[in-house]
Amino acid sequence: MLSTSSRYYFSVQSSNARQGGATNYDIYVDGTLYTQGNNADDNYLTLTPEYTIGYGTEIENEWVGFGDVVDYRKLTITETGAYGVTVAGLTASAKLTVYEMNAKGKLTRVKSVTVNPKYDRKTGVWTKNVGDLEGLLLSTNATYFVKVEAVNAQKGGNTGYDLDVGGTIFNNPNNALLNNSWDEVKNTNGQLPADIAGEWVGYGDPADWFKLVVDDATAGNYGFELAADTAKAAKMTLYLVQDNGKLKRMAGGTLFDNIDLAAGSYALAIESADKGKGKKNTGYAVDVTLNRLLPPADAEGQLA
Ligand SMILES: [Ca+2]
Ligand SMILES: [Ca+2]
Ligand SMILES: [Ca+2]
Ligand SMILES: [Ca+2]
Repeated sequence: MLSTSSRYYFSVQSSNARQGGATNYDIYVDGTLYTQGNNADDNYLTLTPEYTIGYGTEIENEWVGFGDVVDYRKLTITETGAYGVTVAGLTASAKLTVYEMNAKGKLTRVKSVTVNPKYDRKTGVWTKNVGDLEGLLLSTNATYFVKVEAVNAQKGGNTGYDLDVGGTIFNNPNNALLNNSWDEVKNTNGQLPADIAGEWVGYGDPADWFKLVVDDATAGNYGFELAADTAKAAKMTLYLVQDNGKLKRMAGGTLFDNIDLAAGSYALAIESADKGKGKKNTGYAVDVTLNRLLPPADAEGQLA
């Protein structure tokens, strides 16, 4: 195997010139040229924009091997999610790695897989020739790179490959709302106790806080039911906002069916069960039922 980065020489020598041996000769050079090599993507620090990939990218007919050992792609994350990166169609050992770039510009490995494909001579089919990295929690706040590397390039381990980026993106339109803590919502106007629909908590959006404001006309006995798409992935807590502004926990779980809410302010928190670490992600709704109105508060109030 000869590389364009080296210089090669050959010599032709008569083996019996001393005895008067002499011969004319011709020389032919042939073999297989590795024309698919591309070294423009070998260094992650100097990638041009055409080497950027993202959710939904499908690259076909790439190649790594002798003379082109590695290919880097910059993986741009526009939506936080649990991503999957797949390399397929391998005919030689290859390693797929996803890296995160740290503040110093160095790469730290998120996850990698080495694939050793097998060729079945009877069927003429390659098996075990796909490498999958699933459930990669990738954030819009970080920079990532994907590397495909020919493991045995120096021994002619050349392979074409396809590369896909998929998975589940977490793109609920409310994920960016500033409602991840009581502090973020306590000075908002608040709302009457009412159904919440089409919401989500999980990686990138660990909690949703709602300020509930009850007046004499809406003071009542209420039921709250948290309906999560994924069981046990979220929990609900209801607090009374005390006169000094501090929260007093009233109920927690997924169902409070008998809660008296006198006139006043309340906080309702829906939180990912692992605080947004990435294993507990779920869409949810909260169904609020007014069981019956309460009589208007007397002069002393009912908040004590
Ligand atoms: Ca390549
Ligand atoms: Ca390359
Ligand atoms: Ca949310
Ligand atoms: Ca939130």
